[in-house]
Amino acid sequence: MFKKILIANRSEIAVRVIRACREMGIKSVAVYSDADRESRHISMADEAVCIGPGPSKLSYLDQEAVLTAAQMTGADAIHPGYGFLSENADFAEACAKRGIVFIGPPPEASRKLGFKSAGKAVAIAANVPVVPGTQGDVEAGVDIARVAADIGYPVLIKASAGGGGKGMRVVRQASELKPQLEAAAAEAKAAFGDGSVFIEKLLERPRHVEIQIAADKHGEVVAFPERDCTVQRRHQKLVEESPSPALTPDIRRDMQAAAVRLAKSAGYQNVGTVEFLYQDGKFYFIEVNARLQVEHPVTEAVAGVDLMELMIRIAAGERLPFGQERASEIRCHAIEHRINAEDPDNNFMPCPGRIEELELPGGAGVRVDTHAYPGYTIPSYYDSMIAKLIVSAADRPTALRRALRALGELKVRGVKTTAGLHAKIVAHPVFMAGDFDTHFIEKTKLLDKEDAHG
Ligand code: MV4
Repeated sequence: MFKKILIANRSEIAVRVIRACREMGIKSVAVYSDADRESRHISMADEAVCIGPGPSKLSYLDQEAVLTAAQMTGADAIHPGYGFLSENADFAEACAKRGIVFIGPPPEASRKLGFKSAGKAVAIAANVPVVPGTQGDVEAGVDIARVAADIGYPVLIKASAGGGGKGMRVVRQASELKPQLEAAAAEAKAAFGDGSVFIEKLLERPRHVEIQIAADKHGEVVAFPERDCTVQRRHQKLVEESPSPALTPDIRRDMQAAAVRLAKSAGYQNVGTVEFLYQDGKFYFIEVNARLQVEHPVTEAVAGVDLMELMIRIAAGERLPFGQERASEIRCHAIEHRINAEDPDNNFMPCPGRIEELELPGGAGVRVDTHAYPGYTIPSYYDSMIAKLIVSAADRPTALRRALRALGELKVRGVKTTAGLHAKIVAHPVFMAGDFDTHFIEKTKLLDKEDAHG
């Protein structure tokens, strides 16, 4: 097992890694930017190294600075968390070159799956259902009008590189196809340095359902119960829950089997997530997230596993400690709320600044993952998530009541947060009924200063 892990990240996920290290008897090294001198991951780690100024490009994304810190402190592995360098295959390779273990998938696997059209090709080869559309990227010189007509309108143009909905365009009629294709390609080129796009049939009312997998270095792969991340705003997830209120045991089993086939076919190792869209009883692969995600605690609660410990053990070469039957067990219902320092009544404007007072919820079935504390100043350089509230209970109605209770206990003074919005979501009849799609937030009047239009 590793003796010392450097955490190439900040915020609640750095705290999460440090806690796992301590429980496993592994020393931890925090890295931090000048803007994060007061952050909790620094005081919690065994050692801390400043790696640069506030802007991420000059610190958390500076591969040389991170690798030098690891060598200076004698760390034998690097945990990348999520975001930053977590899905950077070049960084994983650079770690290996210096004899440091990258705690994540091998670079070849993330390269194969990082490009969405390539990931889709892997899925097709593994007999995993995908949304009907072009086989690979739209090539110069093809008759796109014919291609789109064959798929059938409405269609969706997607960028092959990157994510977050950038370069995505809905096209409902042939006359819009060419200009939208050009706009999508230009947007993708500007955002990701790559203008490749592909075309799919548009699903009008999908849910976002994803399968957590774990794959050891000995060829074993297991799939856990799904997470439903349908409640999003502008491609930012707000609420994640497990199990999905929409899935049947048969669909769940098929989705898990599909995720395992895909992981095996790609030679995937370590933990990861296979994302699907789900509509009208059918699921379609969309992409793989080659990292441990923000919403992993939902699965930790439902499956009764420590995914952070598991990923460290897998990286150290250990075998999966259980098989598919154990991984499939559903022990409770869990819901996560992402609490952001943002003003929902002002277009979700980020609210950096000093947290004057902070009271965190607790009690049975309540977990809070945060780096915040009373007096902590949220820097303006990074994302605005300040805490994750995860509740678990025997069934969904009980979990919803517990979520409302816990959200009520949360008190943040000094900055605006999304906590009140979460209470409105949980109490909304459509959310309570579990019958919603990806348009729920935009179609539902939850905010004070907006008109419902659905
Ligand atoms: C789609 C779709 C409808 N049809 N693909 C959004 C981000 C990317 N990960 C996939 N996305 C979508 N792909 C087809 N063929 C609708 C979305 C989508 C969406 C998906 C999941 C959660 C929220 C969403 C919000 C808008 C659009």
